[in-house]
Amino acid sequence: VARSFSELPGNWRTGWLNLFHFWQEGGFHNVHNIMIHKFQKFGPIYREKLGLYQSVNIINPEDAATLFKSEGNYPERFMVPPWMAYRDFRNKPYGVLLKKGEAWRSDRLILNKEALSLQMIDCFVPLLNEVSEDFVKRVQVQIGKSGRGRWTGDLTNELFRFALESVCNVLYGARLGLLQDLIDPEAQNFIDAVTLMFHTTSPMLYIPPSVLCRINSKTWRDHVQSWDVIFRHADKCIQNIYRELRLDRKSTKEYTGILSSLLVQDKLPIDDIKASVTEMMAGGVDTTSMTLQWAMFELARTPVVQEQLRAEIFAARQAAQGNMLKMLKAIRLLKAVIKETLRLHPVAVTLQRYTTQEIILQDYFIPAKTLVQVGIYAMGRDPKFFTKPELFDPARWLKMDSTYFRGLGFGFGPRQCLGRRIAELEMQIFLIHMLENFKIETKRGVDIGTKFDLILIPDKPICLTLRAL
Ligand code: HEM
Ligand code: 2DC
Repeated sequence: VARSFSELPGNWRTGWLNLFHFWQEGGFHNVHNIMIHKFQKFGPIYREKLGLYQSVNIINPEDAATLFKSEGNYPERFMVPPWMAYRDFRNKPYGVLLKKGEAWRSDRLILNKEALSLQMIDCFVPLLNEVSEDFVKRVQVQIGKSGRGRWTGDLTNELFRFALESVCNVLYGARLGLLQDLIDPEAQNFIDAVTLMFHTTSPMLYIPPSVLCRINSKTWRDHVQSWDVIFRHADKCIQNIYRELRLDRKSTKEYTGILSSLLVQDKLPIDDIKASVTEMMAGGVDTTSMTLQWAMFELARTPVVQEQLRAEIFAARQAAQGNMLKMLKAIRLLKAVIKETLRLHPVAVTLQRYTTQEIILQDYFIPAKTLVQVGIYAMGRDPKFFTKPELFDPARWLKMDSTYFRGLGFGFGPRQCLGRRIAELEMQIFLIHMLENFKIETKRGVDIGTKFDLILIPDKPICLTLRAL
């Protein structure tokens, strides 16, 4: 018979002391390494308490499977307290990111049809393709200006602009013009606000929402300000589409984006549409751009893989005679490159679920309503689950005995990433165009670490060189 919950290894009896140690160890930026360390110390399961929040942490794919198979129809993850606190403070409605129960599920099913279903691929591809083509043109102009046949620098902001332009084209069916030289300062403010919003979230992660609004700290004020900018700009974009739709200026045949689709259908109240579209607009900036930056960095460090990938892309282009939809069905290695990038550089350090019933993990009883975290960053770097984990070897995904519950970068099940389809297509199409046009290089021997800023990001700027092929 399994062991009891109180026998779980870990320092879970002293919440506030742990929070103090955590803070001392620079924990707010180092969550991912602290987790790896704890799995080494306690084994594949440990219990932990930080401030008021208790959790059980697991690393084994089999255990992740047990957890997700019992999650039911209304899965709940850890609700990021400052995000809830902001909405409560400003009286803003929750979108799908923060809703629970039936309210979450009914919104989510409607949004799935518009954002996640396979039928939408045909609509998204042309919209994403034109943005990637414009990015290539922009790089070519920069290369031309340099007079040296290459462009070197930190691409972070360029990729933020690319990512926002992409997600907005899908959401609003409209271009913001972020790949031109002079951009709307409000769009840049939006981009900066999303980064600052993530950055100010992590120090407040373990403070309950009710306490947050009462303390008037600088971090909280910055956090409120960044959400204000995010909501104000998203609202402007949404109003524009709403007005156009009422004036009936757009033709009814052509696909005009997720927002118009939702407005025309009239299945969701306008405030719920706005809340979730705002979340998608904000969720679409740092996630795909950072992943693409990591992908290019890894491809630059492993030129052999870069060449194999380029060969696959050229072959796919030929076979599909330039038809992007067809091409996307013939790029197995590229899909593996994205999986491999997310294995080493996941956006989310963990996936979390509240158990809905008692389950057994590693032979311990875990009661219902326990927060269980799957350490996907730690899993991706553990030799028990990936041989030679330090190697960037995308082909491993094509030859592994089992990939069972190992590729969890977008989460799992009904609560998985809503933007997954958009993100995957956006990243695939981007990399196709980049590899067709440029050689990606980076200085040898520069090691880039990872920093936890709510999402995981590079700990220093990544310098890349794009050379015209
Ligand atoms: C949720 C990862 C891009 C919108 C999530 C979750 C993960 C994730 C791990 C939690 C899933 C779970 O709990 O099972 C990523 C990665 C991305 C990405 C790795 C890109 C590389 C995007 C984009 C959007 C987006 C582009 C918007 C278009 C969302 C939303 C949720 C979510 C709204 C919450 C869904 C819900 O609670 O029902 N994402 N994401 N994400 N993501 Fe993403
Ligand atoms: C952060 O301990 C660490 O996709 C916490 O697009 C647990 C946790 C809970 C929820 C995770 C979060 C972590 C990282 C960022 C995620 C978030 C769920 C959705 C969000 C993974 C792992 C993200 C980036 C969304 C953000 C949308 C938002 C800007 C409106």
